[in-house]
Amino acid sequence: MTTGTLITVAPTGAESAKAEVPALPVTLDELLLTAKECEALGAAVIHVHIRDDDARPTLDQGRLRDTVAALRDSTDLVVQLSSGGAVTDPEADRLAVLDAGPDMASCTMGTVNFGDDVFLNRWEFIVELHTRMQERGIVPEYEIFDLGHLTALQRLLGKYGLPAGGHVHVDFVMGVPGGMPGTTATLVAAQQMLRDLPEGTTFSATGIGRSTIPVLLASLSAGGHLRVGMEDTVTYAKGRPVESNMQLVARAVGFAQLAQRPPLTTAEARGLLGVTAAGR
Ligand code: KMH
Ligand code: ZN
Repeated sequence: MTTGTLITVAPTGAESAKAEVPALPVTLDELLLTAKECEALGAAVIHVHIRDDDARPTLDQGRLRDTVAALRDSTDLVVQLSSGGAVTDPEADRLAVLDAGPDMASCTMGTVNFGDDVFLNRWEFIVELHTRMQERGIVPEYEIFDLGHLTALQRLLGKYGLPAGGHVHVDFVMGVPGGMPGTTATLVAAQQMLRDLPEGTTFSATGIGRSTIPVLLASLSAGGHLRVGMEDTVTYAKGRPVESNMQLVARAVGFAQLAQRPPLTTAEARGLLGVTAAGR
């Protein structure tokens, strides 16, 4: 039985423009304030994309290192850097994200149509990410945008072994135009496929846009964990823009408590995910 709920906040992403979404945290100060407040509310992991001085997505190595260091100074959150970046980011830059020494990094398990774009994740690139993370003690979160990505993960683990920390954790990113839909039926189908992965594999789920709440409720009832944040949704309810990431985390915490699965502490999250100081 799953007891507590792991809550991940994904505060920024690479897709929304600051000009259109003024509440989006894009500077380091904005990110740190968001991180501290979300941690106080019950988030345990932060999934990080950063922006440049013009608020555009960047994988600048110096900024990534400064961000990791500042988050560690100001919070006890598990720091997960995005290796997905933006759809335009080259593979070399995405691999170099690991050089910033995060606790965790995302590892997307296949290519997916992404709105009008393509989010490219070649097999050889996935293998490179996975093995470099193994070598460096960085714990992956396998991002699953479509059901076939779980089959790719089974193949990856079968050929190259378990990730750093020995625990497998996946995140179902549902409702991307081009990926799996954000519905209860799809979440159940994805959960069923976890049977082919190592025993004890855990999952979080997030629904993009209007699938946010259905996916959140489905995940909680299925024993899954939650990812919320302005990377995934900028609308709180019909006609109501999200005011802050804290608003989304507070809502997730409320639902988790109602489900009698209160938020995991950061220490409990480290225990669950197999995060140690090895990646630092
Ligand atoms: N921004 C998307 C193209 C990840 O962070 O690993 C990819 C993404 C996944 O957000
Ligand atoms: Zn991301």
